[in-house]
Formats: sequence, C-alpha cells, structure tokens
Amino acid sequence: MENKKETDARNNSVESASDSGPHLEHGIIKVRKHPKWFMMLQFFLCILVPTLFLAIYITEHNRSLHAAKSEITSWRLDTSTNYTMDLNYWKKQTTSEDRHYYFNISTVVEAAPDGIVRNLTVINGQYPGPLVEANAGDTLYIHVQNQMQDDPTTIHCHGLLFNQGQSFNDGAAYINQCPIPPNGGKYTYEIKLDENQWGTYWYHSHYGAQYADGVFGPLVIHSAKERALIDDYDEDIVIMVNDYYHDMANDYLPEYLGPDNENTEPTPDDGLIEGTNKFDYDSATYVVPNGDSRNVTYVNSTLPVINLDKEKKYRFRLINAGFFAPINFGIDKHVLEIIEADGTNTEKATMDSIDMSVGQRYSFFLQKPDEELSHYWMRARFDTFCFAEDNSNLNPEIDAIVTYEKNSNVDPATESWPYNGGDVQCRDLNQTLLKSLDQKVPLVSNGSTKPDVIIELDVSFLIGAYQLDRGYLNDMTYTALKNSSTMYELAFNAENNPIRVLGDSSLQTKNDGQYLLNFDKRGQIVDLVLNNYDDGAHPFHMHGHKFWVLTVGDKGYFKEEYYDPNVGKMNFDNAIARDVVGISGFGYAVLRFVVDNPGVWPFHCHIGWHIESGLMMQINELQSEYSNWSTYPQSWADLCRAIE
Ligand SMILES: *[C@@H]1O[C@H](CO)[C@@H](O)[C@H](O)[C@H]1NC(C)=O
Ligand SMILES: *[C@@H]1O[C@H](CO)[C@@H](O)[C@H](O)[C@H]1NC(C)=O
Ligand SMILES: *[C@@H]1O[C@H](CO)[C@@H](O)[C@H](O)[C@H]1NC(C)=O
Ligand SMILES: *[C@@H]1O[C@H](CO)[C@@H](O)[C@H](O)[C@H]1NC(C)=O
Ligand SMILES: *[C@@H]1O[C@H](CO)[C@@H](O)[C@H](O)[C@H]1NC(C)=O
Ligand SMILES: *[C@@H]1O[C@H](CO)[C@@H](O)[C@H](O)[C@H]1NC(C)=O
Ligand SMILES: *[C@@H]1O[C@H](CO)[C@@H](O)[C@H](O)[C@H]1NC(C)=O
Ligand SMILES: *[C@@H]1O[C@H](CO)[C@@H](O)[C@H](O)[C@H]1NC(C)=O
Ligand SMILES: *[C@@H]1O[C@H](CO)[C@@H](O)[C@H](O)[C@H]1NC(C)=O
Ligand SMILES: [Cu+2]
Repeated sequence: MENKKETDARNNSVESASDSGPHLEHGIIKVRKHPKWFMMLQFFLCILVPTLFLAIYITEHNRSLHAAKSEITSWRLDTSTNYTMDLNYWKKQTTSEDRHYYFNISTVVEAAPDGIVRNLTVINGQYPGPLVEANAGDTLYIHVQNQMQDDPTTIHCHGLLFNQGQSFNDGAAYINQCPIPPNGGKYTYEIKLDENQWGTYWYHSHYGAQYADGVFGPLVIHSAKERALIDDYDEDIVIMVNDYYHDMANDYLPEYLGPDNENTEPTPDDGLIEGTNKFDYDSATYVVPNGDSRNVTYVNSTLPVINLDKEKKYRFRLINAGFFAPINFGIDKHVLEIIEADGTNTEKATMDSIDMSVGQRYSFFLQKPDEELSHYWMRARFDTFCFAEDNSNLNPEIDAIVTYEKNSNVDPATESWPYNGGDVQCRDLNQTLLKSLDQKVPLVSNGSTKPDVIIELDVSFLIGAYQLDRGYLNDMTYTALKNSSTMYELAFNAENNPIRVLGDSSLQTKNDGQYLLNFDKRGQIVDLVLNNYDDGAHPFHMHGHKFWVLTVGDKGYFKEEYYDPNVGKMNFDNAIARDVVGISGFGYAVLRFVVDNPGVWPFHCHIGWHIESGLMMQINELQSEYSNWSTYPQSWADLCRAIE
C-alpha cells in the first residue's frame, strides 16, 4: 500500500484551526471643521481610547487563545514517557508492596486524538489511560472516583486472575459488582496479585460500551521469576493500538441494536497507536458518523513516533485495546521475536507480522534488519473483510514512525512485509504457532486426553422478537440485571435469589437473563467446545482464568475423535494458555481450564458491540466457597444497596 503521509506528519504542535486571531472591523473617522480642542478631544475619544482598548483586548485575547491552546493539548497523555518503563526500578523491587493508582473518570469536551474534535470519557482528564504497573505478589489498589454527571462506571483489569478470593473486584458491571454511580461515586479495587502471574495486561471500563470512549489503558506485571525465564533486555515499551470512532459509542447503539439491523457493526473511522494518529481530513468527502448534523472541527494532530537506540535490545508489549477490529501488526524490515502471549511466556516464535484480535497482547523482541536505515514505518492494518460495512472515512492502515535518530523529522521510505489487503476469512493468528514455555496442559489423573466435563457452546446471531438481532450462546442471550449483580445475589442471597440457589445441582442454569455454568468441584478439568454458527469472527475472552487453546479450526465443527492424540488435531502438551482467542466465522475452538478459582467469571466475545447484543455468559465457580466468604467489602455491597 502506498504511503500518502505528508511531510508535516510529525509536526509536534497541536494547533486549533480556529486560531485565526481577532477580526477587527475598522470604523471610518470622519473629519469635520471643528475647534482644535474639539479635534483633540475627538482624537482622544476616537483614536486613543479604542487603540488602548484594542491593545488590552489583543493582549487578553492572546492570553485566552494561549489558554485554549494548552487546553487543547492538556488532554493528551504523554505516552512517549508514560508507556516506557523504568526497568532498573522494577528489577530492584523484591518485597511485596502496595501500589496505589487514582482514577478520576470524567468527560472531556472536545479533544482530538487524531485531529477530529469529539468528546471523550477519560481517566484523570487524559487520553489514553495511564500505564499501571506492579510486581507479581504486590497488592494493586485502583481508587476510582466517578466524576461523570450521568453515567455509571466500573474498571476491569483484563487478564488478572483475582484468584485470592477477590472475584468481586473483577469489575464486570451487573455480574461482579453493581456499577459505581455518577456524581462522585467512589470505589477502590484492591487486587492481590498472584506470585505466579506476570506479563502484559490492560484495564478498561466494563460498563456498557464506555471503554470505546476512552476509559482504558495498559497494565504490566513485572516479575523476577519471569526475568529468569527469558532473555535479558534493555528497554521495555508498551505499544497500544486501538480502533477508533469519531462519535460516542452510545450514539451508535440505538441503530445497531434496533430492529432490522442484522448485526451490522459500526465500522471504525480510524485507528490509533499510542493514542494518536493524523486523520486525513477532507471536508468535502468526510462523512459525519450517525448522520449527525454537527459541524466537524479538525485540528492538526501528529503521527506517533517511537524513538529507538540502535545499541539497545527492546521488549515491546503490544496490546490490541480496540473495541471491534483485529489488526495485522509489524515494523518494516524488522522481525518480531514473540516471547509472551496474554501473560504466558512462549517458546520463541519469529514472525514478520502478527495478527491479533481485540483484547489480545504479545511481547516481542525486535530484531533489526541488516541494512541500516534511520526510519521505518510501524504499521497496524485492519482487515476490511472483518467489517460488515464500508466506512469511507477509514484508512485501514495505521502508521507510526520508528526512528533510530533522535528528533528527526523524516518520513520513512521503507516497504512493508507482504500484505494483500487482508485475508478474506477474518481470522486470528494460527494458534498452533504458539507454545507455552512453562504451562503444561492439565490432564485428568488417569492420563486421558479428555477432560472431566465437556460443555458445548453454539455461537450464533438470531433474529427474535420485534425483529431484534441478538448474540446467542446456545439458546441464551445475556441481559444485564437491573438492580443487582450476579455475585451479590449468589453470595448474599445464596438460598433465595432468582438466578441460582445454592444446592441446585444443575450444571447449567438459564434464569433471569443469566446463563451460568455451575462448577462445584475443585480441580475438575473442563473443556469448552465452541462451534461458531455465525459468519463473523468472535474473539472469546474468559475472566478469572487463562485457558489452554487445545485446538482452533478455521472451518467446520469440532469432532469428538479429535481427542484421540493420534489424529494430531489437538495439543495436549504445551498449547498456549491465554485469555482471548479469535474464532473465525463457521470455525470452532476447544478451550480447557481448571476449576480452582471461586467466583463468577464472565465468558464473552470481546467485540464491544457483541457484548451489548448479549454474546456473554458466566462461569459460576465454587459458589459453596465464595458464598461463605466474610471478606466482601462493605463499600462493594453498598454499590448494590444504593440501587435496590
Ligand atoms: C496543519 O499544519 C500544517 C503545517 O504546520 C499547516 O500548513 C496546516 O495549515 C495546518 N492545518 C490546520 C487545519 O491547522
Ligand atoms: C504513568 O502515569 C501514572 C499515572 O499518573 C503514574 O503513576 C506512572 O508512574 C506513570 N508511569 C511512568 C512510567 O511514567
Ligand atoms: C460535547 O459535549 C458538549 C457538552 O455536552 C456538547 O455541547 C457538544 O456538542 C459535544 N460535542 C460533540 C462533538 O459531540
Ligand atoms: C481527583 O479529583 C479529586 C476531587 O476533585 C481531586 O482532589 C484529586 O486530586 C483528583 N485526582 C487525580 C489523580 O486527578
Ligand atoms: C454549523 O456552521 C454553520 C456555519 O458556520 C452554522 O450556521 C450552523 O449553525 C452550524 N451548525 C451547528 C449544528 O453548530
Ligand atoms: C497452522 O500452523 C500449523 C503448524 O505450522 C500448520 O500445520 C497448520 O496447517 C496451520 N493452519 C492453518 C489454518 O494455516
Ligand atoms: C479417565 O478419566 C476421565 C475423566 O474423569 C473419564 O471420562 C475416563 O473414562 C477415564 N478413562 C479411563 C480409561 O479410565
Ligand atoms: C460454608 O459454611 C457452612 C456453614 O458455616 C458450612 O456448613 C459449609 O461447610 C461451608 N462450606 C464451605 C465450602 O466451606
Ligand atoms: C433485585 O430485584 C429482584 C427482582 O425484583 C429481587 O429478587 C432482588 O432481591 C433485588 N436485588 C437487590 C439487591 O435489591
Ligand atoms: Cu463477537
């Protein structure tokens, strides 16, 4: 694909298009025959006074323009510093610490991450969200204050296990907690990090479609145990990529969820790397999202620039923090040496580029090319075959500049790895290329490849009542509870609630819009067999666990005979353990996990639009244990009592 980037691409100043200075209307001063004193008075009144006022006006106006300018830039998080970690500091951390982060969530009016001005919902007034870091074994505190006027919120730390009796702090609204109310509502997430959990994660709002509007950011868990497993490196940098819309997510929902819409997801307008991009705006051809009549304002924005040092070895932590779109990511002429997927270290796998679904993460070491240029393009590409609709605003290639020269202003002239505009079948990376370094697939004690329990889940979109198209797992579409959360009901009203009473022996329950898989035996090994009867791809995510990806099929349905190790279809040894895997349209996957983490765990497609259309269920794990806990924070229970 050609690069149509202008040479002003790295203009670092963000200027407002409306900064055109005061417009002065000059009045005509008529001169008549008058006495000298009158002329002097007239001169004073007509010339000096206005000039004086004008001078004051210009000074004041410049001052307010200046203020407006800094307002325009102050919403931007400086990712060039915040997403680069201080490795020396983390290497010195040897004892368990408490790490406190403070998140004020509010709406910023008129920010422009890619140049198009829109409103965002953000953390601490900035976009994108700040990097959260801790060490394995630490306790992480995220103190949230909801400063929005109308919208509730929650924070979910994506991929963390919450496996020390803290499922209630997982953050999924109406499942693990009642949301934090607007107008000053507060909640502190206390998360005890497992000694054996490390790697690359992220956090995002798990309330409605809110994270599309800006409530998300990277989360990294450092670990000495991990450092002992992998090669040493000099620098550690988060690269966060996300698809991006020019309107608030809620403005798309009425049409998307309305009648006669057969799951036509809104196609993004753009994509960002490190929270920035430079949108190629042309007022003549630009299509305002949702047919909105508002006037579009465009201000100059910048391409991301990643400054590297030739002498150093880099670990990049790549996150697809998007809402919908999978990406194909690479850096021209460089090879990516993959060492981690979703927090699991992998045997080294080298690739020119990598496909990743929303929610997934990879760490890679960067292998430099032999030919030494100073600038290269980093590219994240959307496969337009994954979109149901065209969006003429979208340039499906999102670029950043990788430079080995400090403060340089040159556009790279490099050519990309082979790419044919996207795979006609929207698919995830071939998961058999990834092998866990130290996570063996769990087997039942008699050594059989089959698990204790197999659950078959059929994925589909169906048109039901009122011509509404909804996502289904088996025959259930999720609808959120209105006044409570699953975990509150199952723990506090264990013997008497409309969802599932303790002692009910059904493996599957489907009450009150809540489809639960109920596991009450510690140590049981469970396989979820997903068959996708929909033509679209779905990246499935499990909370509270990593699952082993025993097999993924691009086409067809899973057959029981694949459990025979001689068939060679499944990996029962070192399959990758992760928390998101993409399943192609009409494809399948088998995901294994162990019943060992008490709590309620959402299992859902990570496409934000699909969560809203109900493609979500819950794993209800060891209810007999968690309903006995005496550790529920009062502040947590109060969130539900507030809306009773
Ligand atoms: C953006 O910046 C370029 C170069 O600095 C300038 O020529 C152009 O007029 C600016 N555009 C807007 C809309 O401000
Ligand atoms: C990023 O920002 C957060 C929140 O302000 C801060 O706690 C953290 O130390 C910053 N990280 C780095 C590496 O600058
Ligand atoms: C942003 O929000 C303000 C205040 O609610 C509103 O007046 C304005 O129209 C919004 N801007 C956009 C681009 O939606
Ligand atoms: C959050 O808002 C409160 C109340 O306005 C303020 O005191 C506090 O400093 C803010 N914290 C951050 C991290 O911005
Ligand atoms: C858009 O701009 C035009 C011309 O400046 C103005 O007349 C109109 O009221 C504006 N519309 C909105 C919705 O702000
Ligand atoms: C995935 O990779 C494996 C191992 O290289 C290969 O055998 C298999 O054919 C690949 N699958 C697809 C769909 O390309
Ligand atoms: C091994 O255990 C599994 C799961 O508990 C069971 O289904 C299977 O029948 C057992 N196989 C043998 C050979 O005992
Ligand atoms: C939960 O508490 C009840 C009553 O104290 C007790 O009978 C039961 O054994 C406990 N269950 C578990 C799994 O600890
Ligand atoms: C929520 O409403 C349901 C049904 O109306 C009721 O059974 C349940 O107890 C309520 N929960 C709370 C926390 O008020
Ligand atoms: Cu989906």
